[in-house]
Order: sequence, then structure tokens, then C-alpha cells
Amino acid sequence: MRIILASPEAKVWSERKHIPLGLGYLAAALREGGHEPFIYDAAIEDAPVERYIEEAEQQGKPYKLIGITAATPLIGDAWQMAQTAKRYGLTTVLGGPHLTIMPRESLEPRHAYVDYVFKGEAEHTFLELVDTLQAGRPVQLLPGMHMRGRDGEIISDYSSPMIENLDSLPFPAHDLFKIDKYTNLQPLTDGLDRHARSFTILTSRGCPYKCTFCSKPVTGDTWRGRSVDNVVAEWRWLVQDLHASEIGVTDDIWNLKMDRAKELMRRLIAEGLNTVPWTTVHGMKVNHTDLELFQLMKAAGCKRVGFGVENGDPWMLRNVIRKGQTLEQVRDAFKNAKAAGLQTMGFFIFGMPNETEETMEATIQLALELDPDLANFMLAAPFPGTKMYDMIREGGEIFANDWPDYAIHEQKSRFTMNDGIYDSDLVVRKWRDAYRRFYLYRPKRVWEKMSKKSFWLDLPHTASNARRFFIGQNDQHGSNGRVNPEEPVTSAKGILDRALS
Ligand code: B12
Ligand code: SF4
Repeated sequence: MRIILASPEAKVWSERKHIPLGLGYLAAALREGGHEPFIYDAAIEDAPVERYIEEAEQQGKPYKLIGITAATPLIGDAWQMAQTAKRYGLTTVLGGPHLTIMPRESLEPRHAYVDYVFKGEAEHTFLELVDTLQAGRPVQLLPGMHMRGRDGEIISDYSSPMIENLDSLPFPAHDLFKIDKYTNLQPLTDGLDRHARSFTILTSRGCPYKCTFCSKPVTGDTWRGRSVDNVVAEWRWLVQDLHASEIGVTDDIWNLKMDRAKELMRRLIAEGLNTVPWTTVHGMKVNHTDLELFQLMKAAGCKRVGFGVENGDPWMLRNVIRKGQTLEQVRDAFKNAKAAGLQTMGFFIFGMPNETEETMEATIQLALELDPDLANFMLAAPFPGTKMYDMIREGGEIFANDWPDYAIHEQKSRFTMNDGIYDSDLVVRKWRDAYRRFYLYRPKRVWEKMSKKSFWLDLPHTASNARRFFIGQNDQHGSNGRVNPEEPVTSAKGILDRALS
């Protein structure tokens, strides 16, 4: 069967365009099953999806089914795309993170154009549905599947499949991505080639930790690692055949087992696959690292490591975020990574429940002390399916009233707590303060940046990012309608003036 696997445009990420790896995995499973998948990623396509549907029809080789993926902020765009495809008579299937958390919502009567929804990892189940449809057999409920019954009622299998033996899966269909159209993995910073052929790779799935802001139903609690042989074979394909010039490891926690992580590094070095720069896109867990691991990573071609630091206050870290790591472990990881010659990146969250001016100040102080090459300060967003969401439902109020409001880079708070202490306006102010104090108000850092040639070559790009991060986009309002009192600076010159003042 000819199938479109689609990702709606991630408007929340204006600069950063990654391959949707989940669709790559599904495409590979379908291809192995004898079907013909085409990957449509609206983030990099010039033409709308209907153009492809029409062209295929005109060529007498119509697409029969569209499978659409969506994280929570993109679900509205996914519905729109399904509606469009339905107008052309395609069977419509939805899956991905949002559907794993809220599978039945997309089959409510208002979404009559959605036929099937899948929860969890769908390489096996989706292929089985496609085989069934192709053979014209009646569709039976499969693990993790949701559909309408004869009377239009929603029938559900609530399991969330997690594939146990990841080595049994074919490699993602990397060759189906229009790789030249993607950006590099962290365009915000210099050091890596912005126009790289950037592929991502997943060496494991799942994570045993239980951070309260994390969408645990999506990641799954059981960590499943691919064998080193299997990962190295995919890495070789990316480097030698597909000419990757940058690779991103996107696991939730690729270094859970340090021995395996080190063995992987040794193999990349031994096989000469350490020639392509790579990064840990979503970070490593600090308490599963040591100096030797970072040294091996450096020798294996790694350029930059990221760490989820989250908060500078030990009580917040232990009791609210439940990160399962200490500040000492954070400090050690940064020290060791820097000693090994790696660039570092820190992820910090502002505005978790119980956050006060002091705890946010502690986070800013920690960021300044750790001094990573890149600090990513994020506003806490209460995604459904997180422990944090339950905490706010119990003791607070969520402002976000539509799924796009959950995009992390929208500069607004999405909730408040009714404890008389939490102040959502203060959260946004401290978050902006963090960016300013980290990036702009340190003359030594500004000078270091500006003395690099890449800073000037990338100026328009840098300025547009700076505008986005330091002063917001068009939206200077919180979701609660209050105006942000910050004075906007609207030109690149303004930003530079501010940086230099
Ligand atoms: C890499 C990554 C990114 C990358 C790339 C995203 C991309 N283009 O794929 C970047 C940095 C751009 C990113 C951005 C965001 N991300 Co992100 N990201 C991840 C991460 C770490 C890995 C994704 C991945 O490759 N998974 C591996 C593949 C195999 O799994 P998968 O994509 O889920 O696909 C499987 C199933 O879901 C299912 N499936 C998926 N699609 C479909 C479609 C059909 C038709 C079917 C049947 C099945 C199906 O089958 C697939 C194969 O098993 C996940 C964490 C995680 N473990 O999933 C977070 C995660 C998906 N991200 C998350 C979030 C919040 C975001 C943002 C919304 C953040 C923001 N800015 O606000 C944005 C959304 C932008 C977007 N395009 O989706 C949350 C999602 C929560 C939610 N409720 O949606 C996650 C789960 C992190 C977390 N633990 O909280 N992300
Ligand atoms: S944030 Fe990272 S470490 Fe924490 S539970 Fe999620 S994937 Fe695991």
C-alpha cells in the first residue's frame, strides 16, 4: 500500500528542524512489510500535503492512508492534516506522544475524520493494521489501538506497547528524509555547521527515572538498550553511506549503563567512525558519568554534551522535580566534561510548583557557576500525563486552554498555584532575567562570542534568535492576559548595544 507518514509543521521551533525519527522507524517497518511509505515533514516541505496526494492520484498511484504523528502542541495541526487527507478519501491514522497520553480525544465526534489512533510504539501494530486493510480483512482491535465500533462508540485497547528487543527492528528509513532541508541540531550556538547533514540516532528507549515534569507515559519506565553492534551498524550506515556530517543522540538516557556507553565509544573509535561530530541532543543524566566516559566520548567525535540540571535548589530538586541527582553530581559532570574538552550545555526549568524567588535565583546562580557554553532556560509547562500536571490540578490552576499553549518557547506561564506564594508573573521575569544575566550581562562572555568570526557570519541568524529569547516574539502577554512590563528591543543593533552596555 502507498502510505504518507506525516509530521505537521512545528511552528514552536522556528529555527530547529530535526528529522521525525519515529516516522523513520515506522517507514522502515512498513517498507520491510512490502509497503511504500513516503515521509512528509511539513517543517521542511514547500508544498502542502494535498499537492502530493493530488500528484499521486494523477499518476494513477494514489496514497491510500496517511499516518500522522503529533506531540501535544501540534495536535491541532495534526487534526487539520487528517481532515484534509480525509477529503481525498484516505484512511487516517494518528499516533505519537500526544496520542499515547490522550488517545480517545482524537476519536470524539468532532474528529469524525480520524479513523484509528495508536498508543505507544507502533512498528508492529501499525504494520498489522496496514496489512489488514490491504488484504480487505475486517479490522480487529490491536494492542494500543483505538477505533470506532459499529455504533460509533470508541473502543480501546489501553495497553501502550513498548518494543522489548530493539535489535529486532529495522534501522529507521534515514534514506527517506530530505536531509538537505534540515538544519543542524543546535543552530542557536556556533561551533557546529548550521547546514550540516544532521541525522539523529536512538541507542535505547525508555527511562527508569520519574522526573515530575516529564511525560513518562511516552518514554516508558523500562529502559531498553540496543546492542553495541546494532548501534554501530546504524552509525556506520549514517557516516559511510548517507554521508552524515552531524549526528545527534536523542535517547532519553543513553548513558544509563556506563559500561555499555563506554563500550560503544570504544567501538566507534576502533571502527574509525569518530570522524563525524555528534552531540547528545537531549542531554545525559549526570549521575551516570565519570571522567573516563567523557574522554572516550571526546575521542569518539563528540563535540557537545547536554545535561538536565533543572534547578539550583537542592530541596526543589529532591522534593518537587524528583530528579534523582544531587548538585554535587551536577558539578562533577560539568567539571569532567570540560576537562575532557567537550562543549557543555545545561537545561534549566523555571516555575515548577513551589518555586520562589530564592529557588529561581539559586538556579540562575548555578547556571552562572557551571558556565556551560549554552544554557537553555525553559518555562515549566504542565503537559498532561506528567506528575506535575496532577500536582497543579490538585493545588493550582492551569491557564493554558489550548494545546498550542504548551509549546515551551511561548514566553508565558501556563499555571499558578493557589498556595499564596507562587507568582507566575515573577516566574516569567526571573526566566527572562536568567537569559539576560547568562548571555548578555557578562562582558567576558559577550567579548568571547563577538571575537569569533562565526558570530559575525551568523549575525542575522543570531539576532533573530536573540530577539526571540531575550525580548519575546510578538506576544508580550502572559496567557493570563497580563502585559509583560519588559521594554522590547526590536533591532539587531539594539541587542548588540544592550549586550555591549
Ligand atoms: C528528539 C525529541 C525532540 C526533537 C525532535 C522531534 C521530532 N521531530 O521528532 C525536538 C528537539 C525538535 C523536539 C521538540 C519538541 N519536543 Co521532544 N522529544 C524528543 C525525544 C527525546 C525523542 C523523540 C524520538 O525520536 N523518539 C523515538 C521514536 C521512536 O519514538 P516516537 O517519535 O514517539 O514514535 C513512536 C511512537 O510514538 C509511535 N508513533 C509516532 N508517530 C506515530 C504516527 C502514527 C501514525 C502511528 C501509528 C504511531 C506513531 O510509533 C513510533 C515508533 O515506535 C522525546 C522523548 C521520547 N522518548 O520520545 C521528546 C518528546 C517527544 N518531546 C516532547 C516535547 C514536549 C517537545 C516539544 C513540544 C517541546 C516544545 N518546544 O514545546 C517540541 C515539539 C516539536 C515537535 N516537532 O514535536 C515530549 C512530548 C510530550 C507530549 N505530551 O507531547 C517528549 C515525550 C519528552 C518528554 N519526555 O516529556 N523533541
Ligand atoms: S526527564 Fe529525562 S531523566 Fe527524567 S524521567 Fe524524563 S527522560 Fe528520565
